Amino acid sequence: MATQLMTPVSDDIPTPSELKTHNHLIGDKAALDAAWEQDGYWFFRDVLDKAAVARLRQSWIDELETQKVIEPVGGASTEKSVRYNGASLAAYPFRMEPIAAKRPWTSFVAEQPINDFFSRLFQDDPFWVPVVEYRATPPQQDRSKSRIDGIHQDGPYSPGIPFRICWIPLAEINAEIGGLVLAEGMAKDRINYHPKVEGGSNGSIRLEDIPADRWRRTTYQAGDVLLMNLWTPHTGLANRSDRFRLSMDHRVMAKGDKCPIVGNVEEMSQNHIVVRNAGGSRKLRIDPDTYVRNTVGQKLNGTDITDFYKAGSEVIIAYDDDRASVVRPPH
Ligand SMILES: O=C(O)CCC(=O)C(=O)O
Ligand SMILES: [Fe+2]
Repeated sequence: MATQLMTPVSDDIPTPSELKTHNHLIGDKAALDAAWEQDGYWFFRDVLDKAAVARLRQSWIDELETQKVIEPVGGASTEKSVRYNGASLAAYPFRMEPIAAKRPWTSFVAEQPINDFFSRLFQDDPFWVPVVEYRATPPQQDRSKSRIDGIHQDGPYSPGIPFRICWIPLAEINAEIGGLVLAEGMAKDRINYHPKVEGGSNGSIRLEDIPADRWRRTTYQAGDVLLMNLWTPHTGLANRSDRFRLSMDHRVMAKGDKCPIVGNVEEMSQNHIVVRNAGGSRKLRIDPDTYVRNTVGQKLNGTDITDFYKAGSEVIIAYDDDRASVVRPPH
């Protein structure tokens, strides 16, 4: 009998296997597309310029220092992440609004080696959809709680925008630190695994609905990137270490794909939206089937639409001809 040397990473998720790496497929579009359908993700090891990732990570380190939840780093390396000093988290900005306000993703994706990588991958320029989560997850406070944040697919919440989830570890994320765990090979049939619950909103996917042998993760390092199919079930695993888990999740697609319009609301009614960006103004119809959503994915109807979307609001719109199919905020 084999000796179990590793402790399971979770009390709940069956011990995950290693993610595949897809580095060898870069340059072979047909093979990449096949893996995207078959595996439901691309994991590229050590492909992002580490100096660029370190510059991005510095925004997280600065904020953790401002919050006084880490000791000042000085010149020390932060590639293995930073230790939580135990200070109160009562006022901690869990969605990292102070980092979000600075939009550090814009200078990151403009870095030459980062842009080069995604251009080579897509054989096209990347289009960055400004839906970004900045995560600096502290150690889990109540360790009697589950390690599973909530198993979900992003697809059902963003119909009509065929982007790829782009999850970027900013420092080492080992089994104790937790991070993203996904179910391989469950995206190709585009099945919504969320149970239907009364009232129409979706609950988390049940653990028993994912075959136990599908779970995958790895020890992520700065320089790695995970792109994930919208139909791949996944969850974050709680942080059981004494360090912060640092990551950014973003959404990306190739410029030549059907990119959404990103701009600001110029005019809004229950039946139409006028959106303005560098390309000019554009008017689109809204009908009862248009998925006009708020920050937590609820569909808005009637006056809730004009209460939520004001002139100037930043907006992302998927469309067919002159009809908006999805209207959503960046967060
Ligand atoms: O980083 C995490 O904890 C979860 C990320 C996630 O759900 C996503 O990027 O869609
Ligand atoms: Fe997600």
